Amino acid sequence: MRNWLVTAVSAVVLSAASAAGAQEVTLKGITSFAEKTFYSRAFERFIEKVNADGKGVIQINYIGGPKAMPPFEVGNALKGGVVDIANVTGAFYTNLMPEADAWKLTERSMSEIRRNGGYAYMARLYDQKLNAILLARHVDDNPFHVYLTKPISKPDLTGLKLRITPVYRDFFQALGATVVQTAPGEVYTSLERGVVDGYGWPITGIFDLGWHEKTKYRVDPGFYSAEVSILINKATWARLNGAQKKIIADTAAWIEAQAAETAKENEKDIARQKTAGIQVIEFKGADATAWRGKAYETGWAGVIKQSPEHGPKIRGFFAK
Ligand code: 173
Repeated sequence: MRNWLVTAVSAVVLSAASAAGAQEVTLKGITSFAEKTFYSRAFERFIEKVNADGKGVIQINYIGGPKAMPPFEVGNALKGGVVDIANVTGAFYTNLMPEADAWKLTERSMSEIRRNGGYAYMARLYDQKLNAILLARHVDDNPFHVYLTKPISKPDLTGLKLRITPVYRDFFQALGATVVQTAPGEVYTSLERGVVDGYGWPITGIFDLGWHEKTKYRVDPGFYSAEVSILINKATWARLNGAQKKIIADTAAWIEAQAAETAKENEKDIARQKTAGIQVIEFKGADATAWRGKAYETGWAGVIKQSPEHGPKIRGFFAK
């Protein structure tokens, strides 16, 4: 009698628990940039909105940033389903999908790339290589720059040792630099110890981790367009019901539409860098053309070398 009762009660508890589970699903979310810093902020707004709109339907459990997982591991974790949803840039998972680094070379808006077939082309690669779906690019119109501790006078990086990710490798090497790849979390100590003479980074965010203290110069003009996107594991997506998918898809569209807002931050950081005493080394005329020309020429050559099959097609969708 007693055994029967225990069995019956646990059966009821179990079925109640699984019914509740069918109602609300909780996804694990990770960011490859430090929490609450510039490149994580849009993802954090995305999570807040999903959690507000998704009460009783879908929630995201924010695991955090590089303290929880090294940035260059995020692609693997997403592919394997260790995390469900990730905030990450293509340069951090080129080990799995070299073509993802091509987002930096877009000269068209995301809405245009979604219309011209470029998004669909990339979506197939995300499906095959990363087991993932790119939900939203929330950073665009945000150029990269070279930041230095020593001045240069022409578009030549010979003799300089620079911190990179795959974003900058081909460009900086073509101009004679020695390069060392590090996660953003290692930039400050690399500068402090004099291991590097500078680093590649976009126009925004150098104050987040204190790099302005160690930065003397910014080189203008900038080049490329930084990309940071929210990705979801494909199997996770497939498990969601219609209501859950709708909340994720609507919030993704909402955050991608705000990429233009993010670009407004560029001007704020330019002003802040000036106030902080960072001097601008500005190439003009033929030097500026050579600098930017070299960036795009070496950038596309790198993508095409990494992916001779897809690189040229991606260029057709992304470039002007
Ligand atoms: O420099 C980097 O770490 C990098 O590749 C990147 C990409 C997008 C946004 C910010 C940094």
